[in-house]
Amino acid sequence: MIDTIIATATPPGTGGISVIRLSGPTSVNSTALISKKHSSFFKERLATLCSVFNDDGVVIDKCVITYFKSPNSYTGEDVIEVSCHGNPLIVDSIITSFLSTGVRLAHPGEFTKRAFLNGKIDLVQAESVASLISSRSSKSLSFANNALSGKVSNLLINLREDVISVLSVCEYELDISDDETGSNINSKCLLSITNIAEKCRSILSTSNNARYYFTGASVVITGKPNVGKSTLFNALVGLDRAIVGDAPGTTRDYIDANIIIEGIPIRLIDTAGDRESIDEVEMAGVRRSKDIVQDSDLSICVYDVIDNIEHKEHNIHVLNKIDIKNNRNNHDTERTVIPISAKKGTGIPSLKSAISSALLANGSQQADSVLTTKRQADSMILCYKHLMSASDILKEETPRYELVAFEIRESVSHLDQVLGRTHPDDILNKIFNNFCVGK
Ligand SMILES: Nc1nc2c(ncn2[C@@H]2O[C@H](COP(=O)(O)OP(=O)(O)O)[C@@H](O)[C@H]2O)c(=O)[nH]1
Ligand SMILES: [Mg+2]
Repeated sequence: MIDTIIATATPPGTGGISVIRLSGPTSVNSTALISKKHSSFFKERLATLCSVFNDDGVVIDKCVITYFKSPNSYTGEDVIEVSCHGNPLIVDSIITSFLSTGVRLAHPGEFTKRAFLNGKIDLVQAESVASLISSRSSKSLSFANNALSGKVSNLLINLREDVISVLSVCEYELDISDDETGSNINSKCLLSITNIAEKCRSILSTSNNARYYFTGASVVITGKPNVGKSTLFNALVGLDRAIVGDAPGTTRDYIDANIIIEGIPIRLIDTAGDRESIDEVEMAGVRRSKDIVQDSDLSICVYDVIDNIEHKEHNIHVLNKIDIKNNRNNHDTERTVIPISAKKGTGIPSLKSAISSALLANGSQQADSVLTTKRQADSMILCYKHLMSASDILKEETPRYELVAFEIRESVSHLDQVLGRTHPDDILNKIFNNFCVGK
């Protein structure tokens, strides 16, 4: 028997209103009990104003209550939404009152999990709800919205249909005698599998390119002391966060700030930079800078116009202080060097687009439908691998169709895992535990 769950859907704290949500078979009855109304008082999808009472019969608040009748609700079950005044004390009292009617507190993500289990959404859509809530840029919002609307799922469902039709051809080959097996069918199958595998690969590569929109990226500024790292940091952040000084070694530890560059959430880190010093504290900072560069997604190495460009291992090379001396004497043919003046703001837009293109691998050709989680991408990679194995077997002189069929079936099962058609409990728990309570 499914029980009825309750949670606050709005963030904790004070506000104009807070929304408490219930889902499950006794939602309406419980609401009737705490509002001293008959359950027929609540009409489907009609916002109704009424008082709610605590166990002692004292009015807690006047609320707007809306009833979403199963199956036309978020979870697919009977859902009640109570909008009360946005005070945590009121919210707590209302929830306590509800709990005494036999409902229980919801676990994180339990509403969305129920929506999934009741077939309202598939797993790709369920995960996109979490992505939507946690999105930090308008770009990731739009990806998450596309996934929630079912665009990504449809792409995968079409892919699945293609795989199933190749599978049926292979299984037909298995049924008929060996000598009738034509190489014609063989090459047709191979062509289809190659096409499907290519579609998988393309979904994976666009998703991989877009992954930083969701996960964010860490970008570190490094280089010798006094080249203008902290000035550049401030220019990118748009605030005077880091201390800028004439004497080398001003920044001893690292500092960081969260910014968004062309839609990508970025944790920008300013480091002590790289130099030999007799100062213990400064050397500790230098060592830490090296670790930070190692762990970052992208490193920007800053040079003074008067210096030569030497480090090769960094992703982006920036020549600073071009306001002093514009002619570049240190020609570098191997690398693109971006000329800037951190102090005057010259070249900062070009640097920003260099950062975003470096992170997005190839920023230009982006799809609007991408996989939004690592779990989806991991299963998709396995699907692709099994398709490739199937195509390898088909290329053999006398392909064993039972093996081809096995590999294709495996690829289908990984697609099914992406969509959540097969879902081991531990995977589901892992996904929904990452949600906030009330979603
Ligand atoms: N003329 C000029 N001076 C700069 C520029 N960027 C930084 N500086 C100066 O270089 C010195 C060192 O800057 P800072 O940002 O502290 O360098 P860091 O040690 O690499 O962090 C300061 O005096 C800055 O004002 C620039 O683009 N042009
Ligand atoms: Mg500094």
